[in-house]
Amino acid sequence: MSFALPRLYAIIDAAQTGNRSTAAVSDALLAAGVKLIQYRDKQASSRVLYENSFELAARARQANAVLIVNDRADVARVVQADGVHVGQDDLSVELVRRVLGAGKRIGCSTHHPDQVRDAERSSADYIAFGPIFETQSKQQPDPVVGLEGLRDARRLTRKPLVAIGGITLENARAVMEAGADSVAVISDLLTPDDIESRARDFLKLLGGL
Ligand code: TZP
Ligand code: MG
Repeated sequence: MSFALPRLYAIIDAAQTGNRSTAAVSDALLAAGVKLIQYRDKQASSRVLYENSFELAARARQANAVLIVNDRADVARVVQADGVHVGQDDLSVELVRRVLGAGKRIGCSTHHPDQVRDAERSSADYIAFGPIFETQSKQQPDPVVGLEGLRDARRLTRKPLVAIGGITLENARAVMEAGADSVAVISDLLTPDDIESRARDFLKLLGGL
């Protein structure tokens, strides 16, 4: 299954929302016109993860946007999110698909050409690849792959390819030109005081490519 991935893949990482709630951050992103949000929360209890995911799924639905839950197929299923994003140590794409049922989007993180090849052979709807640049947002990140690594990954798959890691308003154009279909961004979206305005800037840039 293939789907039109928006060019901006916004990630709400609960570790970077500061004193704002995940719902408030989601409101700002959706007001700007963001059409896909991933909710990532490595610290939350299952209960809090569920409650936040429920809120975010409802908001995304109302805005005609997509909510992807990071890591957790069970939570995504109960809140009727649009999909799940898995990494190399999570449930496989095929197992997650069994949990979610038909019609849901499943993405897979990759950091090496061999992993891209595996994800290409899976039923993943899209493949994330990175970190493209250095990132502070992930604990023990894999080695930086750079734009050259991204160009190589592009040759290995025709699935939608989401670049991730250290992507900013300044380098997003170069990342897209290296073959990404979409850029996933945490800190450069969530750190500015005015998240809505930053998201608008990203959408404007990406819309013009
Ligand atoms: N996976 C690879 S890099 C990364 C993840 C989750 C973090 C990306 O965050 P940022 O702040 O956009 O570099
Ligand atoms: Mg994961």
